[in-house]
Amino acid sequence: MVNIQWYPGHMEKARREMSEKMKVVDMVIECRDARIPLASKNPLIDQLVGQKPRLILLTKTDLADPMKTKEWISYFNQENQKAITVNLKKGQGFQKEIIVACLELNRKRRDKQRSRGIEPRAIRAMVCGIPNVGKSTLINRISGKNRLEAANRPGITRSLTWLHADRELDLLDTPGVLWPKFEDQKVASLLAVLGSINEDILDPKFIAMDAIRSIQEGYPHFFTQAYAIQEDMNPNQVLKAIAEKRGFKLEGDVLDTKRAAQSFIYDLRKAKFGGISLESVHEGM
Ligand SMILES: Nc1nc2c(ncn2[C@@H]2O[C@H](COP(=O)(O)OP(=O)(O)OP(=O)(O)O)[C@@H](O)[C@H]2O)c(=O)[nH]1
Ligand SMILES: [Mg+2]
Repeated sequence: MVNIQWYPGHMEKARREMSEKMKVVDMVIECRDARIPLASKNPLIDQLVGQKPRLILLTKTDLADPMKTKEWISYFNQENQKAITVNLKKGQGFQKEIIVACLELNRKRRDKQRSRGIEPRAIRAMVCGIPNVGKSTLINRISGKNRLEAANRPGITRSLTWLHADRELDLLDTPGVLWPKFEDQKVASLLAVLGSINEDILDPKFIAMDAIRSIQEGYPHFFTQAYAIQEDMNPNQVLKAIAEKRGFKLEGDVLDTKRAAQSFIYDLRKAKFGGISLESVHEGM
């Protein structure tokens, strides 16, 4: 059993800076991965946000299961909180929806200002979320400029940066932040398998097996369809069967299950076998 923890110094520093900046922001845009909307919820963010309005963005919907994403959206849409899905790969079609949602969440406060004869300034929103969820990409897309560095690795953004994204909206990019201790290691391995934890500290077999278990719960026929392997195998047997199918062998004809795990994780992240979500709404009830 491997214990995954990843809370490097730069995250603690970012958390402190974000807490400081909360005083000057009007709202928070919390990015979560549509494939793991519960595991990608950072508990630190609740403390940080307090009573300020919050917009939840489910990112990477192009890689998720559309039916499950729909269920998650109605689950998250609550008073003083709104949820929207975005496919940032597509680049268009969501900017306006996000701006309108931000305006709506700040409407009462801004109307009050107007009634006192004050013209409200642009809304200041802090964009936060776990590493690699798409925060910088989102801000680049809304502002229409590629000013922020974004890449498919966790821990790219290291400082807080304001960008005037729209006439009505200023966005603050923040570094991806996790939390000091994963109480539930299943959460840690879901974050790991989708690329939000530093790869150097991970055992691919361990995280692949956890993901296989989650997929088997939500999609009983997945492995038969994707790899043409027998149903009702345990995760270790699934890895062996993938190694066998793919011809991944070590010296002496031993099956290379580590390579099978790496190949499975790679395909899963790219949604090679179609969009799938690793968590379902009933888990959040
Ligand atoms: N397929 C897909 N890829 C996305 C989407 N959003 C972001 N990405 C990709 O996810 C990777 C991470 O994006 P970033 O914008 O760097 O993520 P971040 O949250 O700023 O990451 P950190 O700065 O490390 O915390 C990039 O390769 C993006 O192209 C999406 O909606 N769909
Ligand atoms: Mg970033």
